Amino acid sequence: MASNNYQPKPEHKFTFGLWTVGNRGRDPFGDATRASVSPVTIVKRLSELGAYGVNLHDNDLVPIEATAAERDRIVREFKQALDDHGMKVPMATTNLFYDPVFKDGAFTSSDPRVRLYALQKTMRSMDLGAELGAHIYVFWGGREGAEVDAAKDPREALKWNREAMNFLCEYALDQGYDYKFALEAKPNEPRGDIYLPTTGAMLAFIATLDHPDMVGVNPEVGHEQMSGLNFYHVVAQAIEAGKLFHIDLNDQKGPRFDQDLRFGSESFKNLFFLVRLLESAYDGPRHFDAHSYRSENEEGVWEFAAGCMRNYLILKEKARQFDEDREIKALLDEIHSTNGDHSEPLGRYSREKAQKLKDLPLDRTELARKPLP
Ligand SMILES: [Mn+2]
Repeated sequence: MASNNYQPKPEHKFTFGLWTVGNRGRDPFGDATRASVSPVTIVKRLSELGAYGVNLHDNDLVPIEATAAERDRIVREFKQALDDHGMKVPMATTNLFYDPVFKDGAFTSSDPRVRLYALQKTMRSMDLGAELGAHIYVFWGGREGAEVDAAKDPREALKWNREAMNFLCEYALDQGYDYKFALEAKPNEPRGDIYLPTTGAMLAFIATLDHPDMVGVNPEVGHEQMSGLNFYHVVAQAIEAGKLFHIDLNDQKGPRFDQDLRFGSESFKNLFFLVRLLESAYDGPRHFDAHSYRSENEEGVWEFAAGCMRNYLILKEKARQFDEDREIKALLDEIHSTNGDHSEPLGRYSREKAQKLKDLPLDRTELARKPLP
């Protein structure tokens, strides 16, 4: 029965950030509306819901002021919880945005000492991620931007950012960590403008790095929609470039502040095509960076998490129905058909082929007449 298909299982590779279900409902105008939930409880509750794993920033697990002994105890207890519940940590990342030290950026801070601190913090966080078994390392540079363009040359900022990424790729290789880096774009918030604001900009940046093969993207539904972009197209380009290393699933009501709404609560059609694409061409974790509404209590948080996974599975089922529908198949065949024998792929250039193409009798009036069904 279709309804059984909506039960999440570890094989679906659903993951949540500790910061998502652990979100206490704070926003720029209001304080927390819920108590904090411990990482150990999050692991237990998500495993009961059928999730595959959890992802984390360094400070989601280990407070920034923790001593070495405290860190080791926290990590030990967390690893025990992962083992007890069969949960994985596929992705780790660094919090380079919360502490006041990052007020003018991390890798792109105007202060060289802050840039060094950001590298130091990231290397330690990469050590933590590797210890927890993560193979994907995400970079979201929330503070890498500006409100005041007079203060910083964006070309300099790009160079500092590139230098940092090159250094960290070498660090991963030197340590023997099996990391793929995934860069996450966002156009603004918390900065007035964030550098490298879209996944397309990230793809161009990656091509300029020393180890472009190690680096891909982590597109987020809401972040691209904040720029008014078609998320399905964004992800399709990343997949076609072999660069979809991770994905952040949530939802958003168009270009405005970052809402991190429940996956599939708004953009049904766009996310239908997204899920259909992911199911055919992506086998990594389906990570939800969605934050339950601040009106929810703790029980509501788990219902929200279950709802994200259920919505994904409903869209997956719809995609299967779409692909198996005979009427849709017939329409697609009609759209892609030609009357003549000119449907062979163009292939590589040759002088002979160019001449043949120039001589081909293509009647534009007749071509324009063919309707789409
Ligand atoms: Mn977001």
